Formats: sequence, C-alpha cells, structure tokens
Amino acid sequence: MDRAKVAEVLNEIALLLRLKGESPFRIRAYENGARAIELLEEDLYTLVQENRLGQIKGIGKTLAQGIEELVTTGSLAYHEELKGEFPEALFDLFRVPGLGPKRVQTLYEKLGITSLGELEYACRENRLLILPGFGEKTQQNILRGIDHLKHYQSRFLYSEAHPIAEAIVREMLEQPGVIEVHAAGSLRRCKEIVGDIDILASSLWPVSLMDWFTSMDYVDTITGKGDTKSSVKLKNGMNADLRVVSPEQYPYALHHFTGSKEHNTAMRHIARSRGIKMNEYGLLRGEEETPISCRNEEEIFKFFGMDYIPPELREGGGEIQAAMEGNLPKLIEMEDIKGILHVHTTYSDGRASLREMVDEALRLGYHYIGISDHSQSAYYANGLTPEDIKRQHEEIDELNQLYNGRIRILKGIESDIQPDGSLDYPDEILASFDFVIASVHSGFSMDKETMTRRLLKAMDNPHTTILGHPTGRLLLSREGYPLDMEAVLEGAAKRGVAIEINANPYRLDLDWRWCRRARELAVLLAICPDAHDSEGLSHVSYGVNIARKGWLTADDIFTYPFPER
Ligand code: DGT
Ligand code: CA
Ligand code: CA
Ligand code: ZN
Repeated sequence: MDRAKVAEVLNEIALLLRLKGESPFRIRAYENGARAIELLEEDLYTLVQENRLGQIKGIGKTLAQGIEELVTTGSLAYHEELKGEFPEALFDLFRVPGLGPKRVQTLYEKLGITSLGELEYACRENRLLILPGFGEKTQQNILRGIDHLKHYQSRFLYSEAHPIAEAIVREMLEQPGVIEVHAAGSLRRCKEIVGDIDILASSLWPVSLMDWFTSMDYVDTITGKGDTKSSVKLKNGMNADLRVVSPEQYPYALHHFTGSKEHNTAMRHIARSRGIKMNEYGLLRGEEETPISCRNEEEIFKFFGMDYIPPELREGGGEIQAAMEGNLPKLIEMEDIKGILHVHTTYSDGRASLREMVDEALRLGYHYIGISDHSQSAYYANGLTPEDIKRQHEEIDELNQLYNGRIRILKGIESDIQPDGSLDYPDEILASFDFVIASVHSGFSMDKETMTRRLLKAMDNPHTTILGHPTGRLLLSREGYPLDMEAVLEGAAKRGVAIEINANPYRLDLDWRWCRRARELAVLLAICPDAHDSEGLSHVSYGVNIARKGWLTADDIFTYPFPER
C-alpha cells in the first residue's frame, strides 16, 4: 500500500471516530498521522522495514503499528471494524463531488443522512439550506453529482423513466409511416421501479424508424440495431428498446411486451389448455395453426372470455381468474380524486407559500386542500410551534373567507410519531386540526415488535386521522423500518385510521402489494402528494397508479368529509 493510500485510510479513521463522537485527542492523532505520512521525505516502506516509524514526529506507538499493518498487509483490522459500525451506504456519500469528510459529517450528524438516496431526498426537500457551510448552490451541485452517479446504476424510478418514455412516444408518433406506438414493459404496468424503457411500434417503414430511434437526441450509445429490434443507452443512463412489428401483429406484441412474465405465462397456460398457441406474433388455433384475428388487446382478452385487464393489474396476482369471472374492480382514476391532503408550505420545509399551494390546487381543479406542515420536534424541517399553528390557522381562516367555497382549505398537521408512539403536541392542540397525519421521521432503528407497537400506539391517539408513509422507505435507497404490516393494517381497521399512499415518487408507500389486504380489511387509503412545492401537487397521479396496481376503487379512498372514527 502506497503512502497516499495509507494517509487516506488514516483520515477515514479520523472521520469515523468523529462520527462516533470519540475524543478530539484520538481524532487528531489520526489526522496528524495522515499529514505526517503525506509529508514524509523518506520511503515509507523502508521506514517500516527498519522499524523507524515511531521516530517520526506526529506518529505515536499505536499509529506506527497500524501503519505497519497497512503497509505490510494492505488493510487494517481496526479500520475495517470501525467501518463495520456504519451503514455501508454511508461511504457512497464520499463519491459525490464536493462532499468531503467535513460535509459528510454535518449531513450525518444534523440530518442523519446515511445514503445517497437519503441525501437526494433531503436536497429535494430543501433540507440542506439550514446547515452551516451549505447553501442553495451547494445543494444544487450535490444534486447534480448524484444524478451523475446514478448514470451508473441500472434501475430507475418510474418518475424518472416515464417523462422521457412519453416524449419518445410522442415524437415517434410524428414520424412518417408510423401507425401505433406504446411504452410497454414495466413502465406500462406502472411499476414503481423500472429496469428499462420498452417501446413497441408498428410502422410502414420499420427501417427508417430504427434510424430515427437510434439517432434521437436522447441517445448516448447504440447497443444494438436491427430491422425489428434496436437498443440504445440514453444520456440519462437508461436503456431503451424499440421493437417494430406489423400492424396485424401489434395487439399480440403489445400484450406480450407489456408483461409481466408471470402474467404472460399464466395466459399462455390458459391458451394451451384450449388448444391455442399464444406468442408475441399472434394466437394460433390447433395443429393447423389457424390465426385468430384480434384488432386490439380487448379482443384478445375477450377471445378468452375475460374482461379487459388493465396493464397495472398484469402482475400474475389472480387478475386472470378475476377477469374470467367478471370480478375485476373498477379501478380508481385521476378524476375520482376530488381533493388533496398532506401539503407542506413555507411554514415548515415547503418551498411555496400557503397561498401559492392553494392557488395551484385550485388550478388543478381540486375542491379541497389539506395543509399539513411538520410538527415541532422536526427541527430539521422547521416544524411548527404552537404559535406558528395559531398564525397558520388564522391565515387559513382568512383564505377560506377569500376563496368563499371555490376551494376549501383544511387545517392539518404532519405530526412526528415519537419513539414511544406519542404524538408531538398536547391534546388541546391536536384537537384544533381538521386532520392529523402521524408519521415516523426519526428513530428508525428499532426492532420489528417495538416499531409495530409504536405505530399502533400512534393510531390509538383519537386525533390520528392518517398513518403517513407507513414504512418510511425511500425507493432504491432506503429500506423501510422493520414492521409487522399485517398487524398495522389490522390495527388501522380496528381504530378506523386511514393509511397513506404517499405519492411522492421516491416513496410510494404504502406499497401496492399491501393495498389489496388493506381493502380486504376495509381500511381506507389516503392518496397524498406530500407536496413541498406547487409541482409536487401533481405527484398525486403516481399515487393513483399505485392504488390501481393495488386493485383499489374510488370507494376505497379516504376523502373529505372524513368518516367518523
Ligand atoms: P423491467 O424491465 O425489469 O422493469 O421489467 P419488464 O417487465 O419491463 O421486463 P423486460 O423489459 O425484460 O421485458 C418486457 C416484457 O416482455 C416482459 O414484461 C414480458 C415480456 N417478456 C420478456 N421476456 C420474456 C420471457 O422470457 N417470457 C415471457 N413470457 N415474457 C417475456
Ligand atoms: Ca422493461
Ligand atoms: Ca426490455
Ligand atoms: Zn413525512
């Protein structure tokens, strides 16, 4: 190990000791040692061989032993041990350009950030601005750095893939000879995370469409090019596939490439049992393989005696059986959402004023908007003191007068759930709200039983209306806290508390895989944007996608006027 590397390890040890809150004296010993090694005039290896390290100013006995271990074995047990005490993902932070030890330390200590995803989320929620030594510009730079790093990973949020896929589809539809285009695959099924973008098209001139596709502005490199299939890597790091089929093949191909694999396999199984061969090019009957003609996906399902299965449901979770029995739910749609809850403003960590958020909600056609800033113990998010609440309620009263029923503004709060499960204000303050969203924002490291008890206790509070982002997960970056979800859903059912489907594209929490169970238990789901700026209000559509994937209907959604508890 060369001396630059050795110095790096010593500096890292110093940093880890600092994060642990060790004595400044020990920390300085490692920092001084690192500097001494960097400034060394003699050859480090020789010094070690001749046992003369200890004579160097700034290197004590322990340090000398450590350096010897590093130089001779290439690693240091103490260093590895220290690293083991921190989440692996913490070290990714150092890969962000501009983030040195000092800043990482601040992020870790002040905001509890331990991974790139948490850091990105914090930047987007404007959390870095309150930190010493950070500003708007630093926050911007960090975001740019994270984007850059994400280029090298290969799974993406729906919200990252969707806009670009839409744009490609839109532009492709304008190309000469193009008949039909769809984004297929996991994106069409509205999965919260997608591997790539699958585009399916039919065209009179497939070859020229391939030329157009592989030379789009979005393309970084071409990874494959043929007459019916091409693949590219986009500048944002995503892979995109284009398949071109004939207009006759289109419905079968669209069904096939929409997937999921599980759904396709189940469909083929049914086809086979009726003597039909089903593949991406068509439906073929019997030995003689007589083609069965379908003009669209509806007709394919109809041929099998099924209702149309919306793409969101095609996950192999019993949708085929239900479609056969005519038992598919009438899935919720954007139009069913009459109002929104869980909106932050500049009173806490939002970027837009209360008035701006209300105006945007009105513009989007909502009948009501429920404001819910952070509660007092969320110091990192500038949580509301009782005085702030009073001020906010006065402003809401005035706005309600001003808007005179064109939109109704509801008084709410997103109250932190304390480690012991209590909420963040005394009863009389909680009673002053129209609704209370109870959420966990800190104290994640609990065992499953304790965390479950904590959430149940929070729902015991008669003022709790909605349990916010129930698992606390951040997609692609942070697992939710351990939790007995079945117990939480049963608890919510018993207490008449609604569960949030947090529509922030980084969260999408409750997960759609739990929605059907919630519905079974008659728990209402609240699709909430958790908006921190006016743009954030349109995240509701991501939540609707998730609700649809979870088989939910308009009746399963928590709306105002709220049901009595
Ligand atoms: P992804 O890209 O990982 O987010 O997930 P998908 O579902 O988009 O998967 P992808 O891109 O590999 O393939 C697109 C669709 O094509 C997939 O949902 C179903 C269909 N497909 C691909 N390979 C197979 C296969 O081996 N068997 C069957 N039955 N269908 C397949
Ligand atoms: Ca795909
Ligand atoms: Ca693909
Ligand atoms: Zn929250």
